[in-house]
Amino acid sequence: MKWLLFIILGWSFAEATWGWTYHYSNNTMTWSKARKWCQEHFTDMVAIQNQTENDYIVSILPNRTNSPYYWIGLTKEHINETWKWVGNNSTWVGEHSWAENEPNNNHITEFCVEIYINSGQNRGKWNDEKCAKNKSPVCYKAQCNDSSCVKGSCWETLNSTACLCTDGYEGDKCQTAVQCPPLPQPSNGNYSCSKEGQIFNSTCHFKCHLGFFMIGSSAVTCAANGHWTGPRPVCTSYKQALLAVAGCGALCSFFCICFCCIRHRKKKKRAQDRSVLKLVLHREPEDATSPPSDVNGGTSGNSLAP
Ligand SMILES: [Ca+2]
Repeated sequence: MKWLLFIILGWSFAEATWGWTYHYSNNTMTWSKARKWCQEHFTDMVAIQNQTENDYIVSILPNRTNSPYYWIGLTKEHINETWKWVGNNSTWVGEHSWAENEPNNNHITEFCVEIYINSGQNRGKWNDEKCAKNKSPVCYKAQCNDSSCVKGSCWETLNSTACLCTDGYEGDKCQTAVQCPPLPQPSNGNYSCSKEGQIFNSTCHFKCHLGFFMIGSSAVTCAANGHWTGPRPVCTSYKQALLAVAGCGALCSFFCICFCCIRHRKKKKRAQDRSVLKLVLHREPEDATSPPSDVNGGTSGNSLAP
């Protein structure tokens, strides 16, 4: 059946296996009717995302000497708005897309865009135009559908489709959840997980055996980056914990005694120093009222002077 379709449809079937296909009408119509025609027969009016796509569209559209103008899906509703593609809400316009001196909004309300398919220098260039004018529509048909990407959005361009995966998923169709490293069983305990395979969003709950208690969080979850949200908890026996507490208590007591002894010695030394200082201060005034013995001796020496 597939090969029969291939023979009947020829190159268009082969092209459909890659990405967007492009279509047009030889009839002319207003921009609104052109878009409606595209939506009825294909996906929407053509959205151009880069210069390569623009060049390709120019290459497949007939060069009609009497009417070389085609509506494309670029529009806006107000003069101050940004140009936007109706097919995918993109705002790409490129650096050399517009024809010379365009867009000029010549008729004040030129809010729709046409592409020139002629043989002059403006071939493939764009012009803003009144939406009520009659031109031929250019449409695209998307290959992406709801089942193209399991956990992501389908991105499509000329000859290419790709799935942009949401966080936590990978694969060409975003069909595989990110896997976290396997969790080893904890000593003296066990765990169970909410999903098989320890994958993204899987939560594992830990339990300790009888006589043991848990240190750490009792549950960890596989995050979108492929890492667990926390370390694995540890199961410790009550006996070990009591010994640890007792050991810690003894150690604390030892340090406390040492600290008290040092403090007591320092306090005692400070008290001794204060006593010595007081003694010195009390003795100094008494000594000042009594002349030293060698001064008296000096007075007696004066009698020897002539
Ligand atoms: Ca114009």
